[in-house]
Amino acid sequence: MSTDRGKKSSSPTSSFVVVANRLAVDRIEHADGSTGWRTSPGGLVTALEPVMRANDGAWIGWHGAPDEKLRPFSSDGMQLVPVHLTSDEVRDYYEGLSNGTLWPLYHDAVEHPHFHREWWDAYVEVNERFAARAAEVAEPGAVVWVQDYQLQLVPQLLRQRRPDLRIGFFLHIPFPPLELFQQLPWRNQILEGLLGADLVGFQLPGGAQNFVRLVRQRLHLQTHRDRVRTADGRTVLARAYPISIDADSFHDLAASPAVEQRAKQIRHDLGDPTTMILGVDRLDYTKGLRQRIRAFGELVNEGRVDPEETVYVQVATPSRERVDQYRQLRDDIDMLVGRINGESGRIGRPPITYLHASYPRDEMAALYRAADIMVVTPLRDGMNLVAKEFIACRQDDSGALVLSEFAGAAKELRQAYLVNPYDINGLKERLLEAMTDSPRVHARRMRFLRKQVFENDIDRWASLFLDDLAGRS
Ligand code: GDG
Repeated sequence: MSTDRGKKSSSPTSSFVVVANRLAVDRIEHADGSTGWRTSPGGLVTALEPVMRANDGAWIGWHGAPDEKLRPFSSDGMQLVPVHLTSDEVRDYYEGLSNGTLWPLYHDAVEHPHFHREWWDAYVEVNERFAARAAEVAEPGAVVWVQDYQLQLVPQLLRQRRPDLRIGFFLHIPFPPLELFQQLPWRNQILEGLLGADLVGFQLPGGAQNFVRLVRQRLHLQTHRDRVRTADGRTVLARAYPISIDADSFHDLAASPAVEQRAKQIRHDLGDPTTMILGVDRLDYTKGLRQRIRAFGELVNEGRVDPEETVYVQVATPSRERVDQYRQLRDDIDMLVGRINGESGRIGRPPITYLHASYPRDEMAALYRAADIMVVTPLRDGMNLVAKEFIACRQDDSGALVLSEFAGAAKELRQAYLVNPYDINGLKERLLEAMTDSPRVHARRMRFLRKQVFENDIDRWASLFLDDLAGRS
């Protein structure tokens, strides 16, 4: 990953503007004590970085430090426009309404969503600030692409200020069914916020259908298939654009001699097991970590998986550590892993290698390359890029992907070993099946999966969305 000391630039304007909660960079400290910026990991940035570069775009977002105002700057070839947030806003808009209300509600309410009026007030205020910044940066007639659940009011607020713009919105997480969405005290405001866009994109057709149905039933607007007629006479399109990855760059990175060597080293350090199982997730309660670890632990305890032959490596990237539910999850996982390793491991050979850390991209590629079986078992997930990254990093048709039916990716990756992660017995059986199937069966499935991922990469995702947006007038 390249680093760059941020260069200050005067207030930029651009004909292509991305608006997202976070800027595409993280602050880093150099050895001499000075600071700079580095392109950040994570689904959204991974997805949009190549599109930004191709379009000389400007990226508007929070830079990650509360109570600090920064001027626009450029880094790594991107124009970056920071939006400031106070500590109270981080608590109420980000940790509160975004991650304590919308995130659990949109993910099937797998954890209890909390509704607080002061969180909502902060959400409105911060959305207004993002919209005002976008209105300054966008050139006349520019394309503005708003990202994700933290900014669902921005399309409408921006349109009020700048009716000349072409506004797209993409939701990276699932859009819930009517029965769940209705719980939200501010349900109509969110629907109206989204309808400020010309095109509202979802990961799956089901999300787009949920949205259109809600708009019809709650706002009494006229709809026809994927079109909504708004009160001010515009037509808004609601469609699915399953997000993907830069498959070629992952493949090439994994093919490099350094990563190949590192992958061998990882297996060696693990004691050269017959089978290496891998999980890579943000430490989030939607990712199904409890169920997955429990399933593996039971297989070991029952003697159906031999820890002398099989190791399970779980990377859990730290995430949202100030939100209570995430702290609780971390403790639960620590305990679960500790118990399994305590009961079934021997010196130098724990059945589970658990890494609560964040790694550079080449280390991720080495892990993907080293693994035989990838387990991706979210209880609900908009898409899940990790599943696609594992496939892209394969150098041949070996290996297997165990994938939750409730990840958006399952709609495309039909030849994965699909599972219902709530069904622990089913999960155990599927894991064993993936481990014991012949190389021929693996190859048949993997060929299909690789074709799917390489044909539907991030460029295709972005151009499908942007072409549809350009076609709107
Ligand atoms: C949201 C939606 C949707 C993770 N740990 C490290 C690291 N990562 C990278 C992975 C992958 C990304 O983060 C995670 O993306 P996911 O798609 O798996 O999940 P979310 O973060 O929940 O993303 C999701 C996505 O948005 C895009 O629309 O697919 O459904 O929930 O790229 O590789 N990268 C590095 N070090 C780590 O330790 N370098």
